[in-house]
Amino acid sequence: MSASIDRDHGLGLLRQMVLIRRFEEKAAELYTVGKIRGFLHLYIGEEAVAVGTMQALTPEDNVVATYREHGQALARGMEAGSVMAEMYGKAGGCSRGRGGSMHLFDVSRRFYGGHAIVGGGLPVAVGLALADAMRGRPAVTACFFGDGAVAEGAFAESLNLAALWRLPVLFLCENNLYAMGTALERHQAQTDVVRKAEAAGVPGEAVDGMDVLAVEAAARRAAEAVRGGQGPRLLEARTYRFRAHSMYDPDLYRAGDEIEAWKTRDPVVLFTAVLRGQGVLGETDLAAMETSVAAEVDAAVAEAEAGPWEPVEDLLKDVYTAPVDR
Ligand SMILES: Cc1ncc(C[n+]2csc(CCOP(=O)(O)OP(=O)(O)O)c2C)c(N)n1
Ligand SMILES: [Mg+2]
Repeated sequence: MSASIDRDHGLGLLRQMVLIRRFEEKAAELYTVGKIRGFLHLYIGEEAVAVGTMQALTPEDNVVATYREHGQALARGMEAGSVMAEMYGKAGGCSRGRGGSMHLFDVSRRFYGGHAIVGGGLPVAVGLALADAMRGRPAVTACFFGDGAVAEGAFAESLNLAALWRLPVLFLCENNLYAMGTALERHQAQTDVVRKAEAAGVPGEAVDGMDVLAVEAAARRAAEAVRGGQGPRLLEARTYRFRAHSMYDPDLYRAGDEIEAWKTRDPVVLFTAVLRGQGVLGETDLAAMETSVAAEVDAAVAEAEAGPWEPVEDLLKDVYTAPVDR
């Protein structure tokens, strides 16, 4: 752990992780009362991965994520109100209420989803990076995906082309050990994701995904290599989701003591202790942070509640299917 951390930077990282945590706790509550419907996958426990990685990116870089992407969206600077309104299905949502929790998009922040298909974001990221390379636009495309996605053909194909064409992609595997109820070792003979990447010609590194500073440092190293024209890199962030796969999952496949053991490495608690230990975080800082985060989450909910639904006349807008001749 670094000997001294800049106070503003440290508090900024912690605030982002606390915002994601409180935002999602509220989303879970709103789901149980039917305000948010459809699918909802919580990122609780994995916050250090999105927050740490985003530190290495500039506004010119691209981000592609999965359906478990509230954390990435907030860490990328999307307004909590536009994300919450999207989950409500309201017209003011970032995808005009048409996508919901799994399809958050914000082109102005170069946030290209939100993909419900496992591994679906990987070829999209390679395409974005190819477009940048062809245009001579110097940018990194960061692509988040889960351990389950390494089983998809799209993983091998995307890493292969990115390596072959030396495209500027930072592949970020969020290895939380499970793909729904299936543990990595139950679907992969080779469970070492870094070795898999290296087999495709993409150098990789594993990092403690519960340690935000370790993720930030690894992401900066990897992004620097990618930015310097060295081709793609992969980071495997070892992490854990504290909640079930989605709100529908009874979570019967994980042992209670495994979950409890990982919770002792809660990224928010660990980093709070680091900042306290270094004397840059006092009791009043923490209380003030919680108050301001609570106000931001409350404002997001109020915005989502008050926002209009899309008018019925617009229902077929952006639906491209031609009428069927009968
Ligand atoms: C191609 C495809 N197959 C199956 C599914 C159903 N599915 C949704 S999430 C998921 C698990 C993916 O796990 P992982 O990639 O590890 O991400 P995590 O949910 O752990 O963040 C599966 C199998 C899907 N959405 N897409
Ligand atoms: Mg997983």
